Amino acid sequence: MTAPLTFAPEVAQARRNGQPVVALESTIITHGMPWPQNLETALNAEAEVRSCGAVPATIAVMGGRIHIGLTGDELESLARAKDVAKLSRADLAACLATGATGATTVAATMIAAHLGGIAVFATGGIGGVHRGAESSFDISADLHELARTPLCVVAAGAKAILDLPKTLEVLETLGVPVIAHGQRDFPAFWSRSSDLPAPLSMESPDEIAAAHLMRRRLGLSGGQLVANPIPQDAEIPRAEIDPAIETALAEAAEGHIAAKSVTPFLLGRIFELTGGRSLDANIALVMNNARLGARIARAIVAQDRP
Ligand code: PSU
Ligand code: MN
Repeated sequence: MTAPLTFAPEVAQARRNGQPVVALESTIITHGMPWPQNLETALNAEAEVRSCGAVPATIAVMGGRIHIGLTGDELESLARAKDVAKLSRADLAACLATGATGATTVAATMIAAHLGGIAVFATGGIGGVHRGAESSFDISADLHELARTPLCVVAAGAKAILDLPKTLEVLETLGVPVIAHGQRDFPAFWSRSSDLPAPLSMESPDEIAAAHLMRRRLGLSGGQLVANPIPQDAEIPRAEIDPAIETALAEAAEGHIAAKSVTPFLLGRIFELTGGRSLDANIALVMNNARLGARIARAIVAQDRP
């Protein structure tokens, strides 16, 4: 028995022809952004991937199957739905077995993309080590997934609601290459810089593709994180976003928000506290990552020819 995968026609054709494909996640649609910007962003990210010469594959679980590539109707029903499960590695199989609908996080999207033979995945920001993790133990399963599943994940760093120094420490411990794109510093999601140097820095999709393929040749498990800074004109300076982050974190602590609800709660409150600016920035960085993901996917296909 093989994995229950359903490919959209466009993705199936790309696989047959060896064309570049970029995976996109669905938790950002169901838990990361409000309606209707979530649907617009999902559709625009797909369009951005196509305009850069690759095929998009948005991934979600429906009717007992992992869908790799969604129709417009499927995207819209996910974007409107209120009770969709947020799936990480731990939840994926149970959701499939029960036939429930689920949105895939970075971790679950990596698993699904790899099953579908896709090498590159573009998203907003990965999960990481939460502030206060020394007592809460809240460390996103995204980090462990990067250590075991060989995807090249393009994100604007880890969300700045997290403890970024600890997130970088854990990625180093897990042996995950963290590559800043076009700058030395690790980006901070809504802001271009975290003031922390990234372990690696690369300028071009070709270099990033070569690093990815070399890991495969070495038989190293796990993927690499490409940390792509938000475009200059869309960034929110740290001094402006930090107070909103602090307020949202304090409210989360007061309300005893825990486990899977933490990230969606914080993103929602920061949206309200910034009068929607955090969402505009989030959308801009997703588009930017979709474009870079497509260029990396093309470079991998070009370099992978024997
Ligand atoms: N990036 C965004 N918005 C999001 C997420 C990422 O711009 O909502 C989601 C991703 O699916 C990521 C998840 O995997 O948040 C992390 O959740 P947690 O911290 O509970 O592991
Ligand atoms: Mn968590």
